Amino acid sequence: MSRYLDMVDDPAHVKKLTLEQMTKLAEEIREELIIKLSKHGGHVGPNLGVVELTLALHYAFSTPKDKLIWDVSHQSYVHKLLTGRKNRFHTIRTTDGLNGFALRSESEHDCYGAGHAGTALSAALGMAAARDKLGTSEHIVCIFGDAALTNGISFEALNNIAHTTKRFIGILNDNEFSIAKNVGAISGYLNKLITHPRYAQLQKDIARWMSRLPKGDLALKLARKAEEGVKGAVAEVALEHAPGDMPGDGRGGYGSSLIFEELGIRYLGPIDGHDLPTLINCLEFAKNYDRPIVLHVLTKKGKGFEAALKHPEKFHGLGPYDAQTGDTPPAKPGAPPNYQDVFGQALVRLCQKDNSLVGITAAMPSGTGLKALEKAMPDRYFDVGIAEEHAVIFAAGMATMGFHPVVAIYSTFLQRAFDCIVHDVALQDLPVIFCMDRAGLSCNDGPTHHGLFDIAYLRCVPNVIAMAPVDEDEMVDMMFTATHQQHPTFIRYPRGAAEGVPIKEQPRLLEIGKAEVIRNFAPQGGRKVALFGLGNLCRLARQVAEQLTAEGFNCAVINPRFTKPIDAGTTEFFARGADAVMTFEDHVLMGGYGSSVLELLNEKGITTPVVRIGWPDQFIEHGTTVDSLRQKYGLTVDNAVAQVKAVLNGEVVPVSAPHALVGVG
Ligand SMILES: Cc1ncc(C[n+]2csc(CCOP(=O)(O)OP(=O)(O)O)c2C)c(N)n1
Repeated sequence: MSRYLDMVDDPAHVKKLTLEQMTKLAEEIREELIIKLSKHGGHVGPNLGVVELTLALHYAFSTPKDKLIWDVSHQSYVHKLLTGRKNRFHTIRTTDGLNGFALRSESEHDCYGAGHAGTALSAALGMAAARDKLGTSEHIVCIFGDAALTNGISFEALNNIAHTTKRFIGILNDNEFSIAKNVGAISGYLNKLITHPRYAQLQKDIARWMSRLPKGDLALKLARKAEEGVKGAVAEVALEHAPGDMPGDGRGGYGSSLIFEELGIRYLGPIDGHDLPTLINCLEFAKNYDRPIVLHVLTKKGKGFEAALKHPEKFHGLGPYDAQTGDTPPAKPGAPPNYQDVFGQALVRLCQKDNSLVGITAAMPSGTGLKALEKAMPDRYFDVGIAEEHAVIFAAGMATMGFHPVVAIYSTFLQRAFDCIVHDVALQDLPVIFCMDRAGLSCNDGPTHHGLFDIAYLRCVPNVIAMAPVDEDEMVDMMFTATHQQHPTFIRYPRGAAEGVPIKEQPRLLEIGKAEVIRNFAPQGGRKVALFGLGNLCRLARQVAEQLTAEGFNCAVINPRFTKPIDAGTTEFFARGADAVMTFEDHVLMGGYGSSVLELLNEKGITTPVVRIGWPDQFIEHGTTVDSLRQKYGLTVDNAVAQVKAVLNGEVVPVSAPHALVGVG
């Protein structure tokens, strides 16, 4: 039997469906998500939660004219299915396939790209302001999660909405989860709203009104009723405390006014986010409303898939799984651990010996590995919500009081806190330790998540010590070393599996700014190449050295360890002795480690040619594997060997040539 999903390939088709047909379509979409995503993984839970909401949005609004702006946009898969990308859906997050987030270049229905949290309200408000100026009539609809609402930018936008426009529709998609359970006062506040008996009544009232009112202008009448109902509820809520609620709980119990109403934004909800008719009617109301409005929609992360409902954190985003059971393949015996897990366990051991250490995460306890600390020493663990700027300044505050905070934030998300690093941590020279996971490629997530800029954005900041380990044992040495510093210290390490080396019982204190010479030049041999392999790319440097040696070159391999300060003495020594220098880094070439080597050689008047291997000056797309992207951009033994030979032959290789990752200084 053919499915409605097979017939729906455009939002216009959704509008032609009856409620029953849409309900059936919702089921088919869930099945499609569960089965298609099982092969490569993805954001399963968040998307299963927004099936009805997305259908209702496309029923009530007309993209691309109307604008749907998704916060983070990891929950836009259903939107992709309904906007002409159904036949390519199985390619999502794979090489040359659909991106896992909204992408302007992918579809005219994706009006705004994202991947980082908290941007949607500001972007949507900008669009609304532009629309008002242009005098056009499109609807601007912003869909943001309860955890995105804990982000500072979201509040900066909320503060600005009522002053900027009269027409703005926000959809607060509240599933009570961030990746892990949402934390903080905002989540407590939302919980108060959704559990209040008056709001439970509202849901029933809406259903009753819908069944009684005649067709035609049903939506409008319903909406008016709903608005009155909310007004009444708000007034009553404002006057009373719920039974058992503490008026003095710091938030005034239920006596507090609704945040949105206080900000000049009409609040409507909570609304059952799986009830299609209610959703559609509320959206129709919002559409015709002449003030900014937020609909508070309650959804269930993972709805329709037992395993995802049971394990919401795991199913927020995951790799391949069994579509029946939700089981994920067991780790291969003897497989190396992930960097994040080594980090988490090492931090627990360090915290056990050093009372000044605390761990801080911005809503990423599992992804960063800090969950181990939460479990072992909960009083030394802080989850501050999706609030990277706050996390960094919070750490700065603790550091002024004698603590040694360890801030674990992915390289890409730390970008947001750059000013806090400069103004709060580095300028005051505070001993905050930053552990940056996902430094390098986050391959299937793509450009929003690749951590390819941190060396560049940290190199220019005074007082900073920055390092990159070649393996997990050295990462623990670096963590240990960082705990002995009285300056801001940064450690970058890649996503996923480490090298599988044993970890020493007692970590080693490293000398700051000192590189490790892995292999010196042989006393005899051909032309000399000095290869500086930073972090995880040291392995590539070694492979290149092997290949060159086999071809008669005389190679030295150096593990730089530090990107700031770089080891000037060792770098100068090898550069003077070599016919060519090569640098390798999992980072953009522009301003990265290789650039720092070039600057040093220039200062010293050393003219040895430098071949830099790294990522070109362009945003790198997503891909199925790291290897596929390295292959495409030439981060390979063959390309590196060819480039250094060309340079030794006196050829000039263009810097940042498309799809080549070699620059010659
Ligand atoms: C700046 C930033 N920090 C962290 C993340 C990682 N992250 C992706 S989704 C997510 C949780 C989002 O929760 P919510 O907004 O409630 O949406 P839901 O997944 O529950 O639908 C987090 C923390 C991110 N994308 N951006």
